[in-house]
Formats: sequence, structure tokens, C-alpha cells
Amino acid sequence: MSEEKVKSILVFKEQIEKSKKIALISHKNPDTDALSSIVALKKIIEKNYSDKIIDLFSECESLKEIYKPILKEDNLNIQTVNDYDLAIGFDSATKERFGIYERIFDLAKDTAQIDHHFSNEMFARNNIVYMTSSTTEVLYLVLKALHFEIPNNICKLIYAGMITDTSEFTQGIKRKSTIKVLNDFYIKKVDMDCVLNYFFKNNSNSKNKLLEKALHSMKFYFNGGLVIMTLNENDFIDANAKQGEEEGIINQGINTKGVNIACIFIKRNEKPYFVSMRSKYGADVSSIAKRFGGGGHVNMAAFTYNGNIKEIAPDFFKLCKKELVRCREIPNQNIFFDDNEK
Ligand SMILES: [Mn+2]
Repeated sequence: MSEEKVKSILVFKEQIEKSKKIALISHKNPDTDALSSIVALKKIIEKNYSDKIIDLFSECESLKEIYKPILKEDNLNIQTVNDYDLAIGFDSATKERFGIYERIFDLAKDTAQIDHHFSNEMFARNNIVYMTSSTTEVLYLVLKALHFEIPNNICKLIYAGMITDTSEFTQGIKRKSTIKVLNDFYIKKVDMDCVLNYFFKNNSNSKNKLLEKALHSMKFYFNGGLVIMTLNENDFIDANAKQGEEEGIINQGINTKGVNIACIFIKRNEKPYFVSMRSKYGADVSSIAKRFGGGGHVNMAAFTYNGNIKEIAPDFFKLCKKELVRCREIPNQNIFFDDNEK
């Protein structure tokens, strides 16, 4: 670990120790990584310090069903004090991602953040940003370096962020540290399978119906290199699908042979379009998402668009085409016995 990294971790501990009132804020419309990281840190602080007031924030209309086990013991978005000594941001490349809770971050006497996005704007006083699988992994590395005892139930939260942000390590970012954390969990006998089964082998029939609709909507462009799926309000009604059940459906697009960029356009009632993107073989979908006000990682990104989608179509297709041209050649028959690798 570099000297700079060690210093920021020590400063992080100091920040926590000298603060009584702490706000842990993750991005709006939270995902598993965002929620698991705020809950995990809250539990660790509570276990090690008795005098802290810790509030959790993440702007959302209502908590999706799938996230309820994460927040089983904690409240979300209840401000119990007027001001905070310390605000810590999670899983957010910019502080605008905090939505209405950006104000709490701005008003706090001191700030820190933990994140894993390449495009992070380093907006806090203390920025702990590593390019790795998930924010929960960064948090684990920080807690471990500080010699906090991390119980197995907290390891399960860490693992939940890691597997969901990488779709079971098939996309997103993997690092040497990712494998080391998994090794720790293996040695500690963390029940990883129960977390994996909950997030990935737990689809309801309504989700299957929604998936059917998405598969039916597939349209291919650029010789099959780009696939676009769409879901609208009627699809959700027909499938009797709950909010959040669209998650993961995008992977069916990128899992398709020959597809190097997959997109899903989701339009629900008067809400803006939600566009989720995946790529493989080096196509950079984060650059495309960024062009439309979103962001993410090279092979997984998203943006929202408020308006007529036809307006952005020419630009969107142009950018996709550009990234498809940049893709590495697909090895196909040479994946195991490639002359260049001998
Ligand atoms: Mn994340």
C-alpha cells in the first residue's frame, strides 16, 4: 500500500474518532453496493465506539423489496440531528449523485468518501477511491488495514456489494485485492453461497415474465454487435413485475454471441428513460453514458434521459459504432490454444 493510501486511511480513522454525529450518504436510487457499504460501516462504528450518532441516507422513493434484508435493523433517510460533524459519501463519482442529500454533505463540518469509480471527482476532504470491484471492497480494505474486527455478517454485506457490482465477477472491475478479500472470506468461513443465491438465484416468476418481454424486444444493429432491448410501463403491468425486477436483465443482452454492446431502455410512466449498458472486448460504454449525463465503468454504465429518446438516437448510435470499431477481435476458436500466448 502506498504512503498516500496509508495516510488517507489513518486520517479516515481520525475523522471518525473525533466526530460524534456522522452521516453516511450513498447515491440516489441505491444499489446493493451503495446500501451494503453504508450499513456495514455503521455496524462497525457502533461496535467499536459507543458514543456516536450515525444516520444513513440514500435518496429513493421507496426501498426496493430486494434491499430490505440489508436495512433490516437500520433506518434510512431519517435525520436525527440538525448538523453533522462528519459526512462520508459512498459509491458516488460526484456529489451530485447524493441527490437531495448533497446538502447534508455540504453542510457537514468534515467530509470523506469511499468509492471505486474511475471518474470520481475527489470532492471530499479525504478521498479513498480505489479502482476495484465495489465500494464494499474498498471499505473492507480500509477496515482491515485499520485492524477492525470484521464479523462474518458484515463480510456478507461486503460480498453482496462485490458480486452485484460485478455480476458475479463477470464484468466491472477485478483486482488482486478482490481475490485476496475472497480468500479472507473463505478462511473465515463466510457463508457466501447464501448471499449469491439470494441475489442471483432468486428470480420471481414476474421477473421471468419481464425477462421474456425484454428478450422479445431485442433489436440488433451493426452486424449484431449492438443489441437494444426496451421495457415500458405496459410490460411491467403485463408481467406483474415489481420495481427493481428489471435489474440484471441487461446481462442477457451482453451474454449474446457477437454482441459487444448491449443496452436496455426502460420507460416507466412519466419518469425519464433509464438506460443501462454493458459491453465486452474493450468497448467503453462509460464514455457513451457520460455523453448523456451518466457514468459508470468501461463495461457497465448507465444514464437517465428526460425527453424524447429519438432526439439522442443519432448521437447514441454514432458513439456505439465508434466503440464497436475499437473492440478487440473476438478470439473464438483460439481461446485456449492461442499461438501468441505460448
Ligand atoms: Mn458500486
